[in-house]
Amino acid sequence: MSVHNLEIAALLNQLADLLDIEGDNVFRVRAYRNAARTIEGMSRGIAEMVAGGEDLSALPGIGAALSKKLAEIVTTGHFHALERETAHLPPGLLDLLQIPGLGPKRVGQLYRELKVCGLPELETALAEGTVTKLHGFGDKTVERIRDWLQRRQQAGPARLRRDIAAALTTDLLRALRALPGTQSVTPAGSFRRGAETVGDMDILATGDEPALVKCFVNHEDVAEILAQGDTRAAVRLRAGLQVDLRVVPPESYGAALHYFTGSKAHNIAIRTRGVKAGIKINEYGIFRGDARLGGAAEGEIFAAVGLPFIEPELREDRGEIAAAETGRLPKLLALNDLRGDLHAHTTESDGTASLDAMARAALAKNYAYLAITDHSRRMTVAHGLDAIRLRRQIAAIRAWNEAHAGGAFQLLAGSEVDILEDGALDLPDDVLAELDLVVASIHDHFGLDGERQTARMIKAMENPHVHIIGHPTGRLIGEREPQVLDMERLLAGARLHGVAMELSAQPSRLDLNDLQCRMAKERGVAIAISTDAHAPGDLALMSGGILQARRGWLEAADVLNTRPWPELRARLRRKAQ
Ligand code: DGT
Ligand code: CA
Ligand code: CA
Ligand code: ZN
Repeated sequence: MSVHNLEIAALLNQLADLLDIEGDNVFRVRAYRNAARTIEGMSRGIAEMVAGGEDLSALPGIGAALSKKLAEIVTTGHFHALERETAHLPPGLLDLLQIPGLGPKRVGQLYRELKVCGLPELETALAEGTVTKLHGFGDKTVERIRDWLQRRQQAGPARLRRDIAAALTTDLLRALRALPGTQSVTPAGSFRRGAETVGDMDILATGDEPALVKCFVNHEDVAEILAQGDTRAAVRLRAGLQVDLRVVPPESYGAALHYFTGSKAHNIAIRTRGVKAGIKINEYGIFRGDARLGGAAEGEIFAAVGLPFIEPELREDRGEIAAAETGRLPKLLALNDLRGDLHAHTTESDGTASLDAMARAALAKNYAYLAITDHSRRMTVAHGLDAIRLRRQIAAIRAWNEAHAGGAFQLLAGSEVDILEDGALDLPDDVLAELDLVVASIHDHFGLDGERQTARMIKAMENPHVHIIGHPTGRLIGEREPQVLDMERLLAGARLHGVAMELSAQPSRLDLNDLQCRMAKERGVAIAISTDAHAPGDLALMSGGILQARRGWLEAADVLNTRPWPELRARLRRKAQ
């Protein structure tokens, strides 16, 4: 039994949520949430550390009591503190928390006053009209809840965040790769296309067929075998994710990889093109009549239909075949094109590491710059900085640069300043003018109508000191819908005012999304790909942002933080004039 860090973090968050609903001590609730965050961001497995007898209480935010609980989870599979809560609080309450506008307080109210203990009971209560009678539940709130429930019904089966799917399948992939005789094991499907969420995982392998299938279905993370044949199987993991395995002979590997990478629409377009050229393309290979023309390597598929190689991230039938045909495929951005990160937090606001630790982490990535952008004063829960504290931090950043002068690395003094409800900024212009870089973000009033929300953001862009709009739509994948925005007008505003849009590489955000990135590129608006790091390890989240950017057809020239420092500096200064 090996419990993944993400599973542990999910348990801790569940406990925090239930305690919060009960109205438990806020510090206790926060402690569980912080610990969950620490564990989520760790590269090493808690299970492995416990097995090795390591001291977990040395980890940030994890004390002696909590480290005992973690040991309990990984060794026994039980978590008594949570079980005690779920014994008297129905777990369906956690589903209610997903609804925008329903925080723990209101969920607790629904439970205590109306005996609502899950989504079905909520629907009943809404139908009976009892919800509006609760204190603090106005017509608007009730309408939003109804909307959400309706949209949820139409949304179809749940999809899992890509990073979570990756973490949940790491051990399985490792086990398959370690089998004697295995030649290749490759995740295909939407995962290989770099999609932000996956419906299921598709794994393609070449090697010893019976051994691969057997290892797959017997793996310790598998909860249920859904199908099993000689060369294929499908399973459901304990965490709920479905995984499909296909074992193919080496001569079919390229054709199968192309087929199972998809997308389906792209496959059909390629196959149709083949038919016109008198060849048949399927998952087994490339054929003319009975003659086999190829199929061992993926590139052969494209060559057979007279096209250059098309990167997996582009294979959505969104014009990539026409672009390939006319030699206009983008030269997609790669991780090593980036020269720095333009959004990071420290312990001054809600980060977990000092300025120096963040700087060193960026240096270790060979970056040319890292912008420190702690929250502004309005974000009180995140200890946001007012002008006085920000000026002190600016001085600390200048001092750090002086102490490390002569190197090829700069810390940039920045701020993630809140955009207030009317589009004004949360810090005065004179202090913003002292900064190298300003990211302006919305952290409240997500529910404004599209007209007002768009105008609010454009007003922020008009401020001469604002360089980047942070996580522009505010969505949280699977948790919070994007704000209603007129993207066309927003991008026109960004273009006019020389403001870049952020692509937040936070796996829960990936905001802007792929289509919006492409739209920005086409409208001449630069993208800043930023990790919004809250810890040194978060700088590694950049790779997820790169995938989304590639899905948005972005090239190095479309991205702000591919610029060398002198060029970036000139650009940042120009905006303020
Ligand atoms: P997902 O799992 O919903 O995130 O999306 P995919 O793209 O991974 O879809 P999935 O797992 O159903 O199938 C994997 C790939 O197999 C898909 O991208 C393309 C290929 N495929 C599946 N069904 C068909 C089909 O009916 N026709 C063709 N041409 N390809 C298919
Ligand atoms: Ca799939
Ligand atoms: Ca599949
Ligand atoms: Zn941030």
